[in-house]
Amino acid sequence: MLYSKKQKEKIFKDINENGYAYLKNVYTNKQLNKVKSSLLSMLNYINPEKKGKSLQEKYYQIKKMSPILKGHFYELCKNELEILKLVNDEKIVDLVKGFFKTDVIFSGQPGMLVYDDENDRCLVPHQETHQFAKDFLFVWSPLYDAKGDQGGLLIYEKSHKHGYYKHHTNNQLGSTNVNDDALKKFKPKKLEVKAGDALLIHSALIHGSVETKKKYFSRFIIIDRLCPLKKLPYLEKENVPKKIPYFGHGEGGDTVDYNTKNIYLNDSNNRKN
Ligand SMILES: O=C(O)CCC(=O)C(=O)O
Ligand SMILES: [Fe+2]
Repeated sequence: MLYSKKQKEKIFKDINENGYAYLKNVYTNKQLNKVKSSLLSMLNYINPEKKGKSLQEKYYQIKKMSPILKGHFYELCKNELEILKLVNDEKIVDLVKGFFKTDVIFSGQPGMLVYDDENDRCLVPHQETHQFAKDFLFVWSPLYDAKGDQGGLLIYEKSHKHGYYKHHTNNQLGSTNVNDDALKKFKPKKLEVKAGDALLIHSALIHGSVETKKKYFSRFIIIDRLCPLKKLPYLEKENVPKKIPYFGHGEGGDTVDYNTKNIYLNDSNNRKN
């Protein structure tokens, strides 16, 4: 069932004021179990000899056996349909359409994040860039409770109210990050999210990963970047890349400023909205 008008007003207010909304009970256990079961089948396919009792156990078995095939599993999660069904859930899509007042939404980057106890994939604080649209909503929903030693998501309070900062890739993973000057303006806050609940995060909210402290536990998070048909250079100009580059990214990234008309890559005929 879709959210009511009143519920939506509250959710939109939360996103506008805090940069995110916490949505309770978005997915049922049955839906989560279907995803877990698909993931377990994929991992069992990699090593059928030793079936895992649980997704958690099997994940560590495959990680030990072949980090490369584990990586292939991760890549294929982006195309696994039980995950895609959840991130494209009609109530979420309806919310995003309502928030941006548009009738078309693009799935920008669906998939599954996995943070195991090695914590080598943790992302340093950043905003969401390099998507179809300048502003969009990031869906983040854990398959297992993301709280206590199972982690959560670190956000920088109200950082979405100041536009987009320049992004760099001067961190160990080579992922995008904002620099310390930007970070120190905001208070970090760890958000804890129950399995089946979801965060809907404005792309301009600075956020980063929380370490998984629990041994032999992995935090599995289904995600997507849901982009509206708004501020979408690719449908407005002929010679621009499909996704908006960020500063330092190449593809004209050095000329892109997410906060000015240069989002349209130096075109003088920019749109006003
Ligand atoms: O789940 C996390 O720790 C952060 C994920 C994230 O920010 C991203 O994938 O862009
Ligand atoms: Fe992110």
